[in-house]
Amino acid sequence: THFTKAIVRIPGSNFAEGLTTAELGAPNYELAFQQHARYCDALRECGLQVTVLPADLRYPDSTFVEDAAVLTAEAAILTRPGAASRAGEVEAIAAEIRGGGFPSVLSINEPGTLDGGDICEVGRHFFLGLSLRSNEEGVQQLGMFLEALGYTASVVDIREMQSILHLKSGIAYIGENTLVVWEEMADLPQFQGYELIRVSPDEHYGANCVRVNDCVLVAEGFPKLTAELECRAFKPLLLEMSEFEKMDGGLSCLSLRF
Ligand code: CIR
Repeated sequence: THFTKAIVRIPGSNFAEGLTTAELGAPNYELAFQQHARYCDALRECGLQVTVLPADLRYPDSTFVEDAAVLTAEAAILTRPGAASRAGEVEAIAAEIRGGGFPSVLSINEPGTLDGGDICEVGRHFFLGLSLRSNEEGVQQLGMFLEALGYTASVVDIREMQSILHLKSGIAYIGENTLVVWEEMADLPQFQGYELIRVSPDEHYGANCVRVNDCVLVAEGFPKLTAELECRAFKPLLLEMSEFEKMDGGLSCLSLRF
């Protein structure tokens, strides 16, 4: 897929009040702001026109815009985030998405819940993560939308897995039929038939990488993964993500790409 645009939201000064399970200490706001600015520049270097939304102090997690929508060429689907404190983020970004030129805009409805971080696009197929945030109704609604749009979808249940917030915390599709995936998940039947780059536990956070046109955005600090990507002729673009990691956020969550 060739992307031309991205939507991001600047982290708010109350970013540290967001949800987190990481025991890495409180994020430094100034540094988060700088890392975010560098992330936006990286998207521009990959050829994207970036819409930068202002910080929204009502929602400390709102810099993680990916969770509020699932975007395809045929439709945008507004989600219904599983965490109560994040529910209002969808309305806050809906106007931007409605103005994005999508042929249609659909919504996940009650009692469904769904976070965009659980949804992994793999060409004409989607992996739908069933997680503590995205429930069966939410995943089922999205699956029906996607099938009506001509995609196929399969569910990956991560509810019993330890220390994984969203499906895309543990897998990324980087094109060329290649999945980056946590070692512990690599043998799932859903992932057979793909080239797998297995990520060991000491590099788990790195698995949330993002293919953007010619480059793969990867968090700094995961030498085995980076070397493996280079070895397979991908072009890793390394980004400091320390302050977002403290809030359980990865590279993919910081933007909506389309
Ligand atoms: C949360 O717990 O919802 C945020 N602190 C982090 C969300 C990260 N989003 C993502 O992985 N897609």
